[in-house]
Order: sequence, then structure tokens, then C-alpha cells
Amino acid sequence: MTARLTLTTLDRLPAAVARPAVDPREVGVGGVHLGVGAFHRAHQAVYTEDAMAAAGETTWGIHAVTQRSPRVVEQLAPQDGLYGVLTKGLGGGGAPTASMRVIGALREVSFPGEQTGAVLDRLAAPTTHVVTLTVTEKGYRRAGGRLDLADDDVRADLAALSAELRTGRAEDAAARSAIGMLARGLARRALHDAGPMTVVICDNIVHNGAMLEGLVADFLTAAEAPRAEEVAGWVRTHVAFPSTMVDRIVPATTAEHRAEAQAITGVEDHGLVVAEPFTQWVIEDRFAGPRPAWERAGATLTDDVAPFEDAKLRILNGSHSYLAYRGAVLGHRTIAEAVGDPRLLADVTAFIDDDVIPTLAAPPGLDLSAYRDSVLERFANPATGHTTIQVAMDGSQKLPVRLLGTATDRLGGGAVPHQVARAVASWMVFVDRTADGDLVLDDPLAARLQAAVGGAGAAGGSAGGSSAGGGSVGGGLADRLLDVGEIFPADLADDDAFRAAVREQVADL
Ligand code: CS2
Repeated sequence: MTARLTLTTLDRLPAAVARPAVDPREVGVGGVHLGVGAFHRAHQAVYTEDAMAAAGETTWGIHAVTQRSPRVVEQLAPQDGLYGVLTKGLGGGGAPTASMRVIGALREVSFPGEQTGAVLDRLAAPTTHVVTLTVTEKGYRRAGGRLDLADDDVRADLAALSAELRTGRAEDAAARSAIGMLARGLARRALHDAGPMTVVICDNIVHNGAMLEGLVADFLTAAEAPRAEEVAGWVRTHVAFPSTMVDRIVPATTAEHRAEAQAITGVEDHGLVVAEPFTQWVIEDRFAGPRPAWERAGATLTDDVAPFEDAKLRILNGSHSYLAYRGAVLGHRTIAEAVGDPRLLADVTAFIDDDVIPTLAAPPGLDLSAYRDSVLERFANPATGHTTIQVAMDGSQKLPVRLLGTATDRLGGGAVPHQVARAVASWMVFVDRTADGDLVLDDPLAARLQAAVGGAGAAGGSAGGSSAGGGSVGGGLADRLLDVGEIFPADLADDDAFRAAVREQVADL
């Protein structure tokens, strides 16, 4: 029976395995994270651990909250919160490399259900100074850029907050949304006047800090209780919401990854995450109170995140989605295989050069063409095994951030964004193929999209996809998906030049 990674077995690991930078036994909780998926464990938690080591601090341990299921708690709690990061790179000559380090920064792990009270108390504790979030684009429960007050989970969290504000007594009903957990925690902090807090959003969303601040304000404004405005005022003056750009490719962990890690460590690690060597974190230098010395762990603090954010979301993430959809339809299982396809490499390079870079202001010291090359080189790393279908998830949430802003800017500059149109068409053809059942559409709008595609199909057979769709057939698919208002803003969907370009590209694909 193979031993499991725990504080006990930690000291027996082979020398090749890097131990936690700070002894987890010495670390106290100073932060909360909402959405403890693989990306958090491979990114912010690593920065936080290294920041503690660099600054000789032990007060930035993380209370990590999973969102959707208790699975991560079941993985980490029996391991004293410990997990490994398996870094998969390419050495000289292209030979794959692998290194293992164990992270000890997660000191508490909880699932909102019966542990909501513990999370809210952590958010309200004077010793907690930062909250980070990675709940994915769809996790913020937005509709039209604002908080979706018709969302059942949001309404349930609002009812819980209203009850606490009315009675002044802790209301620990299970949190049903990340935004609800956050807003309820900040409200409890306000009621106890527990000191300033900085909320650091780490999701791929444009101007993410301001977006989240607006959602919290929407939530508190919607609370039906006498003290709601007092709490909203406290949050406005005591809580900062800096924007950030986060970057590290973190594929889903597979059984092969776990076997590879166990061969290195000699222990079972149910919380293992896998990542590329590259990592970057750019944070707006706007904090309400104390924070980990993240810059001493390699993060960049800046007054203006926007150029970094725009370049990353539009060049890296836009290309990622483009390769994912084209690649999946053409049978490429991984991003590395997709970018290794000369047709797709030519398309994605033209996308970046012709349509994306003209819309960007280069961040200080960054050459955008060199950045393009570095991104495509990272995509070509086969060692991570990052799959096209993983990147293809949640397209309805990702397209506006990664592709449509570029299209709007290009049109505003008087150009027809044919390359962006081809990327959007690639997504449409992918959606069409999922309606056939040979590809999986994992998207919060899946039913809406497949109904639209089915309608397109009814309008004239298989519309797009691998078929040799003619203009009218491809046009049916393009028209019906462009009319999905939750994705395509009216000014873009109604732009005749853009619609024609997308129809043309769907027919061509
Ligand atoms: C990817 C991102 O799955 C996806 O949508 O594009 O997770 C990407 O790997 C990260 O943003 C890289 O920093």
C-alpha cells in the first residue's frame, strides 16, 4: 500500500522533490481563496508560498474554498493541505523535462455546504487581509455585465445576507455562489469593522477588478435589509479590488501525470497539479491593507495592468481558443498538435499579426511580435498534454473577452477583421459539430447554442463543420449563432461587414 503525501511523509520524500518553502506547521492563515482548482494551486498559492519564504513571513497561509464539489476537499484534507506541482517543460533539444515541488500554503480547505460559516468567519477575521478568486468566467453569475439577480443561487445568497443584516446574527446557510460567499463575508467583516481587505480577482476577464467591485456593489444594493447601505459604504471605503493578469498553462491532471509524480516522490498525491514552467502575475498596486510580498516571488506590481491584460487575453487566450476549436474539428487532441498543424499555425499567426496586434498598446518593455512567438512556443510544448477540448470549454463566456473586443476595435478603426471572423467561425463550426455528437460542448449556454445550430441545420442541412458548406448553408449557422445576444453584442452582430466576414469564413471552413 503506497503511503499518501502528508506532513508525516513529507520529510521522507526524495531529495529531488522540493519541499514547501516554509514549514506548513509554522504557517497561519492570512488569506482566503475562492475556487481552489488546479490553476490556483499552480499559480497564486505558489507565489504566496514563495513570498512568505522570501520575506521570512508565516502569516499568509490560505483558507481555500472549493466551489462546485467537495472533491478537492477530499483530495487535500487527508493530505494536511499538501499537494505537488509537476512542472513539465522541454529541455535542450526538445527533450521533455519534469520537476516536482510540494506546496504547503493551503492550511485549511473547505466546501461551502456545511462549512460556509467557517469561510464567512475567515473572511471577517481581522487576521485575514486578502482574498483571491479563480472561479472561471461563468462563476461570476453575470447577465449583461451586471450581477444576474434572477440567478437562483444569487437570490438564495441574497436572502441569507438580508437575514443576517436584519437580525445581526450570523446566518450560515450554505453559500451557493462565489459572489454570494464573497459579499456575505465582506458584509460580516463590515458588521464587525474588522479592518481593510483586498480582493484580488485572478480570472481571465477584462478590467477584472472593477468588474468584481461592481458585482459586489450590485449584490449589496440588492440586499433587502436596513443596514445594507451602511455595509455597502463600508466596503467602498475599506475594500480594494485591484485588477490582475495571470498566466500559466495548467492542463487537467491525468492518471498518467499522477503515476509520473508518484514515480518521483514515492507517495500518492490526490491533489497533484501539472503546469508549464512559465508563470506570470501582474497585479495593480492598489491594496487596502497588508499583503504577501508577491513581488518578491516574481509578481509584477504596476499602476496600469490594462496593457498586460489586453495583450495576454487577446494574443494568448484568443489564439488558444482559436486553436482549440479549429484543432478539435480537425481531430487534434492537444493544443501542441493543433499549433503543429501548418494550416492552423498560419491562421493563428495571421490572426495575431493582422487583427490583434493592431488593437494593442504594448506593455512597457514588451515586443508584441516576440510575445506572439513566445506564446506559440509555449503552446507547442507537448509535455503538458493540454487538450483542445479543455480549452474549448465555456466558449460563450470566453469569446467576448478573447475575440469580440478585438473585432469591435478593428471595425472601429475602419478595418474588416477577417482573421477574427475566421476564429469566430471556427467556434461556430465546432458548436455545429457538437450538435452532431462527435465533439462535446461543455458550455453554460450549451442548450441554447445547440438549439440555434439545430435551427441552422433545419435551415439547410449540416451548416458548416466538415461539410462543404455553401454560402447559404454556412450563412445559416453564422446568422443563428451571431444572433445569440448573450454572446454577441448587438452593435457587432448587426455590423454587416462583420456578419458577411463570419458567413464567408464559416462557408470556407
Ligand atoms: C486557456 C487558459 O483553458 C483555457 O481557456 O486558454 O486556461 C490558459 O491556459 C491560461 O489563461 C494561460 O495563462
